[in-house]
Amino acid sequence: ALGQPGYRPAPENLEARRWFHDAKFGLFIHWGIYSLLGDGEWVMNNRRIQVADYEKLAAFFNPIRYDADAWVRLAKEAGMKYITITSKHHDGFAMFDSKATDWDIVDRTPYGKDVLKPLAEACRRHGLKLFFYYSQLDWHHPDYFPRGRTGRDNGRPERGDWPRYLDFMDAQLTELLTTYGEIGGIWFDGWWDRPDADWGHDELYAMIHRLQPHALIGNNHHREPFPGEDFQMFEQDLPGENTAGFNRAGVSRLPLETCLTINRSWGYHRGDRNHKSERELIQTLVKAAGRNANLLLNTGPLPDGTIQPEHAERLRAIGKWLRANGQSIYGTRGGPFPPGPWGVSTWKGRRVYLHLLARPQGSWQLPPLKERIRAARLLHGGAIPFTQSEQGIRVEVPAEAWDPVDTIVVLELRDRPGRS
Ligand code: H79
Repeated sequence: ALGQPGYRPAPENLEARRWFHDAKFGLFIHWGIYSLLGDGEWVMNNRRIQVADYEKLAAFFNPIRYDADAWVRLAKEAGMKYITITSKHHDGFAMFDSKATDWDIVDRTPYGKDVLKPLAEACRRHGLKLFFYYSQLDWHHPDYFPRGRTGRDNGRPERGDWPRYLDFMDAQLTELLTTYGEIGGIWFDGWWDRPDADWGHDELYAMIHRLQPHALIGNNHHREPFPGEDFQMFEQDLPGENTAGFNRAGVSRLPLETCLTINRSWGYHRGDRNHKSERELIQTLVKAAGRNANLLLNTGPLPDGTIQPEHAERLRAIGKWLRANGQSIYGTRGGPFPPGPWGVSTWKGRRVYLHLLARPQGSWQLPPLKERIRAARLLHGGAIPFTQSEQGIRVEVPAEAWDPVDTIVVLELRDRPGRS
């Protein structure tokens, strides 16, 4: 089975989906022993590092400056409501105290401590939810066999016991769901390495939903969601777009999430200075909200446990913007106007927020709306002229009100828009 057949989400799960939908903004963290090499999280595959050599890396991982509380405070300052962290990436290395293997941070590094535990505690203290990224693909585990399309040149034996690998994944996910209190959910990745394999999703998903019914399951398999999944993610693209090349799946009715790198790397990359501007990042958050999706914005911390200053700076700037404009983002839904070159719209109750992202010649023309507009005003300013007819809506935004990041116009409606 591709998923969990006959899955019906529990009431707690539906409640968690609403929370997720309202939350809008999270922090993605890619951190592992690969961070030491400063060459991204695919370094083992890309440089064809032999398993025996890659294993030596663990002896150097000692993040003495790791401060989970500081990470969570930064995420909170950025206006983020949740954190998703790599518990295990494709290199198979567990960043937690796994009993299912000794290929983990406690058994193999001089640091010798579980990094997820303090993060879970800090998230609880500060009111953020914590999700665990978990790679189904594994370039290290001997039973990940037959191998898929990646990790083929790492000097591994040409044998292995796939059912035993599935048991291993079950064991690690049980640990993740029973050791850290309530978690937000599991963010799977790597399925695409072996799309034809039997991944045991029926049992795996059922087990997760049994252990924590509110926990949301998402799987970055680049297909439309399988039964048993609770949200749909899009990597490096807004829902419905496909600049990455693999985002061909349709947009489902589940809660949506776009994950995005600040530069071009997930794991720390010392040479990657292609950091997106504050403006671009804020506009992406806005465009995601206008498409009814969350933004999961990524940073790859340094091996010493600190967050790249270029990233921290941008996160703080987004937080500042959200403190001024967050009412047009948090708790909203996308629409009622379809996104266009002009920008996007969000709505909450009887209020529609127009996020004007491009400046037209003259006034803004929008498609017709069935609900009557009572008044139009700037989120930061007074009333503005508008007309509404069967041909559409026109709003006049004075030149001095134009904000090159996002000019926000509030439309007060007589009735709620008839969409969900
Ligand atoms: O964790 C980050 C990346 O390491 C991981 N997902 C994000 C969140 C990631 N893995 N792969 N990619 C990102 C993009 C590469 C996709 C490819 Fe393929 C894998 C190209 C060829 C193999 C999947 C299968 C897409 C096309 C075929």
